[in-house]
Amino acid sequence: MSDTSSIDSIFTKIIKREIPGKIQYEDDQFIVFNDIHPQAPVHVLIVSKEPHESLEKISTEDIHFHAELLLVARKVAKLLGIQKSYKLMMNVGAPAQEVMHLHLHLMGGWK
Ligand code: DGP
Repeated sequence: MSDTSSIDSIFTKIIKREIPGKIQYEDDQFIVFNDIHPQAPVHVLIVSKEPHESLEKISTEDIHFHAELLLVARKVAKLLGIQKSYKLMMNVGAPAQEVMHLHLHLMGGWK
């Protein structure tokens, strides 16, 4: 089982529409919105709606989660028209990870 201990992050507030975010995609499991400090012409964050702190809190047996995260990344890359070339990046744990709410960076759109 994955650890779903409750966290209240800035991303939870975006999920609950308590603070604004430029939402690009949403389904039952993930929400995708623009990064506030973009490192690429297209830079979105694929955020788990379940408040997992980081990848290390997801059970290795939870194959569905790992697979669905990558499938959503592919889907959103296509949605944003960057499917030919993009970069996926994930910070795991402090100090690398700033926001302790599992998310995958999707970047692209370079000419
Ligand atoms: P990291 O946890 O280090 O993988 O990066 C967190 C990212 O989240 C960072 O690139 C900036 C972004 N970010 C932080 N606060 C907000 C926010 O309030 N809104 C949005 N859209 N992005 C945020």
